[in-house]
Amino acid sequence: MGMTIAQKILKEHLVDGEMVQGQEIGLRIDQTLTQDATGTMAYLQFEAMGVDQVRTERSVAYIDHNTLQSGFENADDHKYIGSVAKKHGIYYSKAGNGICHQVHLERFGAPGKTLIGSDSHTPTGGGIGMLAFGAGGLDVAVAMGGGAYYIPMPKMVRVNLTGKLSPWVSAKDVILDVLRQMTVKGGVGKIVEYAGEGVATLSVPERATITNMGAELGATTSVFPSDGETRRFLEAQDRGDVWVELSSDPDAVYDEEYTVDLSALEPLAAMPHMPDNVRPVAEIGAIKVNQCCIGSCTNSSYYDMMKVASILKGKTVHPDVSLTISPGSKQVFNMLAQNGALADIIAAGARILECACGPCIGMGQSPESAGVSLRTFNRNFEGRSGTQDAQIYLVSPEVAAASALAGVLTDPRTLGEMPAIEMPEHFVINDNMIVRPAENPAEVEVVRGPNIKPFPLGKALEASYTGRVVLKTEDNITTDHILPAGAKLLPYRSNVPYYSNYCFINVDPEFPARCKEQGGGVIVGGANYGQGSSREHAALVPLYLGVKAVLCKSFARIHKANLVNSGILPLTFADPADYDAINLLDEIALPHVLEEIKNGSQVTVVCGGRTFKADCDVSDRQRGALLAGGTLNYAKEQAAQ
Ligand code: MIC
Ligand code: SF4
Repeated sequence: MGMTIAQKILKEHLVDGEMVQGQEIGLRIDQTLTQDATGTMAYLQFEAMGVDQVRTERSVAYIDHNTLQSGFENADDHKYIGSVAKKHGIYYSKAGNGICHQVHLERFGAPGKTLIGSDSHTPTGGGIGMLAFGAGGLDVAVAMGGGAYYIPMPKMVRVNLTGKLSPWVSAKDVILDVLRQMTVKGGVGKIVEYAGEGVATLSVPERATITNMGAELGATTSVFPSDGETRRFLEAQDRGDVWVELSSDPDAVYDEEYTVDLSALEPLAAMPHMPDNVRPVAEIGAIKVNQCCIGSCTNSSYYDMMKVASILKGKTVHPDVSLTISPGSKQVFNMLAQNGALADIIAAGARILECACGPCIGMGQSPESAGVSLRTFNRNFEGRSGTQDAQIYLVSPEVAAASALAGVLTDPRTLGEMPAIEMPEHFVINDNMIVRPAENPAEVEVVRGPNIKPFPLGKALEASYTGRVVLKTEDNITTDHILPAGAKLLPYRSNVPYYSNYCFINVDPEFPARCKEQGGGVIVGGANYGQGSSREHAALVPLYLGVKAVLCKSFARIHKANLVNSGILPLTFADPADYDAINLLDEIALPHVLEEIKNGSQVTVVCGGRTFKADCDVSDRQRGALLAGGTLNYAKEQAAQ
């Protein structure tokens, strides 16, 4: 039987298990990346493992999330990551060099390789035919140490691209259409592959926009074939030597198929507050706009920025609009400066920001109260921008630029002829903001500022558990709900005790105090609990607050893995109707939990006087971790044996 692209790469990297759908498989990981908001924890965990030099082909530590440095905390984190990287064989991309996913695509990614990154948008690498996964920091630490990365063997989905994009319609509209078809839950447990005649019409940055936002489908990852276009991109980056051809076999079998007719697409927008709440721009109409932000790992390539520059050239941003531009990397920024496009952007009245995540994660540029903000980003979860009542729309760079000029949401097709943007034959290559690992690692001292606090460790599972329901939530709870980020809180990613005061703060401000009062407890959730970011803080902080289990209707993949790594039980209702009978502060008991987890049987739950069953759908390896109180404890136990 023929194979899909993903199956081919998986097969080549398989070190544990069998490629049978739903069963856990272990993969050899060629490359890792971290960013600073999750990186400090990942490197603290890597240090705890006692491995001297990384055992991957390439590991890179990026600084791109926390670059405001409004106090000593961010700078301390950078210093720690820079020194730990230097000591252990990791390349270090300094603050200002760009957003991890954009820089990795330009300078390190390679078709056919596996990559895991402590950031949910790591699948951006799928744009050049990598199999790239978002993961928790601990999983990245394990991979750096040469350990396997485990996932449940995913289902295969094919998205057939037919036709060719019309003028003013862009890659963002393709992925928004896929989101409209599949929804934010539709990709869970699946790898999405793009195929069909439309593939060849898309450049690498366009493909990367599409695989990047596969994260919003909840997909395990997304991947494009590696073809002549991929080769051209890599050659233009002086990296043609890493190119290999990759495509699916003609008789490959997919579990699901979708079609996007590129020719029929029109400019789209995801409306507040979910990436799958998609409607045509023309249909939403000319709503007044207060802010437009162009950038983020989704849409900050040279190609995107050149389109924006050509729309802005010789025009002026509307007086009521604030337009921000964050080029994705120093390479992009440099090229815009050299060819004069930056001058056009500046002259039009845009505000130029650093090459970093910036407003995407609420690091500055929060909109005004109830402000309407059009963003080329990938997430519009409520409150993520830093303004709780802001109305965030996700749009293409073309829509954002056209609307910034008009002051109202604008379909760029009204602008007349679309300027033609060519992909460069040669990118400007200057890696002088990437620091190589030390030649004499023993001489490097790891610097730990006062903001670097130890991470919490779980305790071995006891025979039974009794506590209270400390929170009951709805469906689609994101990790931004569990643990907000933004300029005020991101500096405390290395300081779990402090960060814990903000857990669920925008959902239920009493949550941290309640946990402290009750000595922890159980969180009850709806479907797709933990979607969004890979931040393992969304598990580590609840662990610190004493949360023993999350009982919900279903989980997002990365968050579930993070819960297991922390030793928090991920339980799902055997009968979702049991959810309805549970109330906040009900007593909840798991009377036989140890035995049941050990045997792999259903878990008995007694709550509010009723007894029912929950599933703990984990692999044997994960079962070991849950019994030991987390993956690190488990690894130590195993090593001792
Ligand atoms: C995000 O987009 O939410 C982030 C910030 O990049 C996160 C990682 C984090 O929380 O640090 C992600 O997507 O994984
Ligand atoms: Fe950074 Fe935003 Fe991309 Fe996350 S989604 S990596 S915050 S740019």
